Amino acid sequence: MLAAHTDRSGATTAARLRLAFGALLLTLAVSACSSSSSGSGTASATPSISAAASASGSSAAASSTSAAAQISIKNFLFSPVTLTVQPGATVTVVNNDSTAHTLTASDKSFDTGAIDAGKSATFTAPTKPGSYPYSCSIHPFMHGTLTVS
Ligand SMILES: [Cu+2]
Repeated sequence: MLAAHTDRSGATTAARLRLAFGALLLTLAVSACSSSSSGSGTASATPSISAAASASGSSAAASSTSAAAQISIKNFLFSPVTLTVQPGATVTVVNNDSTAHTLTASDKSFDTGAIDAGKSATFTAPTKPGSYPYSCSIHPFMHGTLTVS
């Protein structure tokens, strides 16, 4: 949309900018890689932001009652963060993360024990209806709630 007489120099400038931008992206990518390898603490800070977003944004959809109850773990998050199951249901927990997690009831009524990265485990839901908060015993900041009804 610039005047025709600036086309040639404009195109050259644009190409230079693109090169510079590409180099900047490359630098960012490299520094992102190096910083993530320096500690998982840094890596978990970002997901917890998206955690809050997805938890509040899709909490209605995330709550579900299903015969095949399943909770997955990824990026230090339980998904769905709230799950309703029938009394005594078998709940499968799939660890899609790169580190081991547990799913441990706050009142210890159920506990998967450590689930290695890429593995899964099952636990039996309580038979007494109620709301059962749980967390990961390795990462206590990871929380979820199992509802039995
Ligand atoms: Cu954990």
